[in-house]
Amino acid sequence: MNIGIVCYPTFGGSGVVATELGKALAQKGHKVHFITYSQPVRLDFFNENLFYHQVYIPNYPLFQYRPYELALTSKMVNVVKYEKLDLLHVHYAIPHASAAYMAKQILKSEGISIPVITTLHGTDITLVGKDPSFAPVVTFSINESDGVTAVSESLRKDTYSHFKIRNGIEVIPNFIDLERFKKQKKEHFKRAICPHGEKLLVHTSNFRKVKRIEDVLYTFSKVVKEIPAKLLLVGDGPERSNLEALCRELGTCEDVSFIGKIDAVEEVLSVSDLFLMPSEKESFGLAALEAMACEVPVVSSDAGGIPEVNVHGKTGFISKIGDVEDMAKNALFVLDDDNLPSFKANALARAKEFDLSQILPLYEGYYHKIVEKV
Ligand code: GMT
Repeated sequence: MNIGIVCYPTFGGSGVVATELGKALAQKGHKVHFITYSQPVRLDFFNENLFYHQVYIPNYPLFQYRPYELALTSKMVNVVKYEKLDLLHVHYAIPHASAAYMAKQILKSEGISIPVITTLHGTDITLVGKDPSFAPVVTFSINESDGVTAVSESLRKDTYSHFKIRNGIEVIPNFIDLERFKKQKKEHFKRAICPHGEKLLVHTSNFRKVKRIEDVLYTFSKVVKEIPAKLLLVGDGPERSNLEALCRELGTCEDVSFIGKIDAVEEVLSVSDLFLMPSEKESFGLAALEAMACEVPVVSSDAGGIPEVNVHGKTGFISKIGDVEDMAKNALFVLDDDNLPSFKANALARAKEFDLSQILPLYEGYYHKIVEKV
């Protein structure tokens, strides 16, 4: 097939999923055209089936806000027409689904039909999307999409409860590339961070409020009172300075390292003993799945789709959002030397259920179904 993928090109989960999906489709022989405002971060190599079309937004003194959605729409029209696309697959509803709707109408007026599939990722529904500033457009563009997928059952339910949706929504869970995300031998790295054999806890995110990273720190401060441990915080974002201040308040600075954004997160995960994900909202929790693929158990909240990934009592534990007492108790249980090996093995076994090779055919099957329908 000749497929157009529209996504955010940055480090966020939805952009990563869209880029990895496009790469995998290209490897299977499909032609994939990415349409974004900058080169997707994980698309930095040559493949004869991968193409990139940059959206330029001309500036004009009148524009206080540059009309990205219109430039994106025009680019979609252009790429569909001249690259003869069979399908447009847009990731994250805002503003990609409504831009795709407009592109479809323009193309229709020229006698060209293009099926549009929208994949919902999380905050486009549970946070930003349901804000009254966007809700009518999100509702309309989901209803007007030829196909809609959600990355978890929980997100599917949330979509039906937040908006008046007439369309069916197919759940196609996120996936993991087990070739990349696997435990690597990095003992020297572990010895440098944990010189006295401390247990290593880790959290990775975009440091937004919705991730409740303060709960990572509260949980860790309880754990470190009981056993020697260190905490690595990977990523960066708006909450960083508040978290640094909280670390000082809790007196845990010595044992906590903020290591910033890093590309090779699998190297950090390879030496970690436990992943903490106390999020307020999380449609899926791709970061937890990445940890599990590297044999790292997960102690998490019960937000959104996390329980569809992290199996309570097997791959880690699930607590009510904000219950740091329970998270610390669970962390100590998992980190116990008698328990850790089985949690690690279960985490890997569970991650294998989300292997790219299992999920890719679900997308291909769905593409064919929608193309035949339109
Ligand atoms: O919250 C993030 O980490 C970024 C956000 C995004 O849209 O890029 O992630 C969402 O999509 C990911 C990929 O489908 C999911 O794994 C995350 O759970 C989801 N985040 C939220 O729902 C808060």
